[in-house]
Amino acid sequence: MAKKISINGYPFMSYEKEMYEPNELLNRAKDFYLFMNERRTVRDFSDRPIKREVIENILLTASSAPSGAHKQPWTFCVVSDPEIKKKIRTAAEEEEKISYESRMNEEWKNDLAALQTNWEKPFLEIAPYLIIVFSKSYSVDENQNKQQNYYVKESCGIACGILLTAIHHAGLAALTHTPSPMNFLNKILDRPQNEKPFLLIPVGYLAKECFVPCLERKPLNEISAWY
Ligand code: IYR
Repeated sequence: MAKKISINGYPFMSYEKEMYEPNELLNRAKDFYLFMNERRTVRDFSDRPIKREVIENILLTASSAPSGAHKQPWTFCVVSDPEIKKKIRTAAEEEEKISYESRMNEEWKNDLAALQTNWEKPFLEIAPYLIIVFSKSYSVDENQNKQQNYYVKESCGIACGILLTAIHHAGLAALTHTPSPMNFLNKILDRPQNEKPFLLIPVGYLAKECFVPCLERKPLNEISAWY
């Protein structure tokens, strides 16, 4: 049972978590790396339905992320309604067509060649769920007063990382999609002014046949510096 104390009038409780001896620690770290290294960004989804409760638990996991002053400055909008998915696809493709035709420069398009992406986004209608993460630049309390949030991008970035981890752990696949600009999502989903679209994440089972580009991840010496 957690021990409760008060510090300057604020409630605190004792915290313990399971800890491991060095060998087991290493095994766990290695196993989790191997598991996460299997995660791939996917564009070929099945339309097989998924229980709402699966997504609910994934969102609760994402919302366990640390955030500035514990403000949890995010709203996860979950879309399964085919009409709304269609609206999102149409609006996203409209923006993406302009991006591919005129907004992205040659270097950018060359960098994307290995991914073979284009302006067409059928997965926005095929995947059973679209999770649209909105960041809240500020919050609004019950009396309509503005409340500050802090480190909003960092907080939402971490929450999205944990969201993708939870999706992978459940055995599902996801795509981090960023049609740009994304403000059409505020209109379609009728979100308030303090919310900005952060990431659009289709979630589902893999299609029967699913292909991903052959990509390598950087080795440790290229991603780290030790002092
Ligand atoms: N948003 C576009 C283009 C795109 C950009 C990057 I950076 C990617 O890593 C992948 C795609 C699209 O979704 O097609």
